[in-house]
Amino acid sequence: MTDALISSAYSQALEVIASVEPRIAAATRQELADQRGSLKLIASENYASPAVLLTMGTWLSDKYAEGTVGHRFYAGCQNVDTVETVAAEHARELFGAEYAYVQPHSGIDANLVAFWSILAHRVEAPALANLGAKNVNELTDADWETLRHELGNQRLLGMSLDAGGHLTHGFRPNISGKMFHQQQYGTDPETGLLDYDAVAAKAREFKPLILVAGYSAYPRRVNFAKMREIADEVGATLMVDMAHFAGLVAGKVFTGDEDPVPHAHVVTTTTHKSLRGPRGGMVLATEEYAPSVDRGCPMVLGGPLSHVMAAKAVALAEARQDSFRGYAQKVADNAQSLAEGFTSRGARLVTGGTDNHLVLLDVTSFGLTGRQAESALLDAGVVTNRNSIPADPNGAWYTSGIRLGTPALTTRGFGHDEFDRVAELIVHVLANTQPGTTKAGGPSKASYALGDGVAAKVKDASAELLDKHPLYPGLELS
Ligand code: DSN
Repeated sequence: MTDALISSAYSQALEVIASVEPRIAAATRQELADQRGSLKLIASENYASPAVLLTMGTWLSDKYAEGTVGHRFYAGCQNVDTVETVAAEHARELFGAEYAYVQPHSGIDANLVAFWSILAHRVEAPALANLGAKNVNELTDADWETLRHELGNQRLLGMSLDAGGHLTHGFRPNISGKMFHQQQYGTDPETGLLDYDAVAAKAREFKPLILVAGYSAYPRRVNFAKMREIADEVGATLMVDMAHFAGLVAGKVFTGDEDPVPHAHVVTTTTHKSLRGPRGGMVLATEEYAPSVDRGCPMVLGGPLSHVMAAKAVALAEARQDSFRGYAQKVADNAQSLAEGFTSRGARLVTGGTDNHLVLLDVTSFGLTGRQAESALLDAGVVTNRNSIPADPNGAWYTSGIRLGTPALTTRGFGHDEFDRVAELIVHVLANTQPGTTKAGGPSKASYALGDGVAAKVKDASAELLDKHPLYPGLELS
């Protein structure tokens, strides 16, 4: 697509939107300006291509298609069948998966589909077979009650939130913590690294039905072959949530033991993080789990978003191009540059560094909470998110860390020098931020004071970097 075509497509679309609700057109325009003008370091965000974005804005959105390809609860799904088939084919071939389910609307949805498919396969199916029933509707009320009790009392072992796991990996406030009898594994208190012997010991003692691996804020690679050995030893299903690092798997930066697909029974992901697709989720599975994963909609999910499945197909086609491997490698290389930029300036990183796409900066060394650091950085045009660190003294709301990722700015073309400069600017902001006090005069975990002129100076320096690497170059809105 040429720049002129893309510019014209968006300009005209915004005109159509403005004719109905100008505030939405204005907010959409402003979002582009804001994203263009800030350093986006949120590890879970990226910039999808115009082709991916344009694919989402069509009448495919108007179609209901509950069910699976060729087996829908609605008539007239032939084009949605094509869309879903193409997206699943790209996903299978890109990741070398036996089966791909592209309907989940988000990462949480993908994990819910995975949980319920594992429960269906491991708990419901054997119970039905024992009772000689084809499906749950054939059960007596008493047998159904027994089965419901069994489904609701299974064990899940996942990585704790403060060690870098995700809230859907058994965190009590999340539905995963309520659905399962859950326990969590952490990281080594000295090194911050995963201790596979400790995970194995916990698994042997707890005997989970599901062992969850994967993370949202752990700055290191995981050995999924070892996780599978642990799962096999205790009879658990290994589920890997690769939402954060799917792009590094797709781009063959994570291979062998670090590629979850050959080792896990079920792999879940989002499509909009390092994979650089539309907002959405996906489940990959072995043939064994495929029939139960296919029941995701309508068991757990509402009707599939056909326009988003179409955009997933486009993004997955992009990720199969050779250039995506170069991108993925740069994401990892840039994370190294960012980490070195911090450590060389005396900042403390959880685990001392990174070997994936993110770094976790411990801001207590600046005398700040994560919340104070996040707010001060935002004032200076640096968009990050606060994050717990292991054994966080400030809890999950204020936190003691800042999580920073390289996927988005790598898409803009940032390299080693730019990420080193980004680290310098961040250290400058944090070193010039003072924690505030509460109304009663005590130390505040939220208020802060940023030194005079710091925000303006950092914004000017960021603008220099951003101007050299424009977002959606050639896209001009009329
Ligand atoms: N919100 C995503 C993240 O930031 O990691 C995961 O839910």
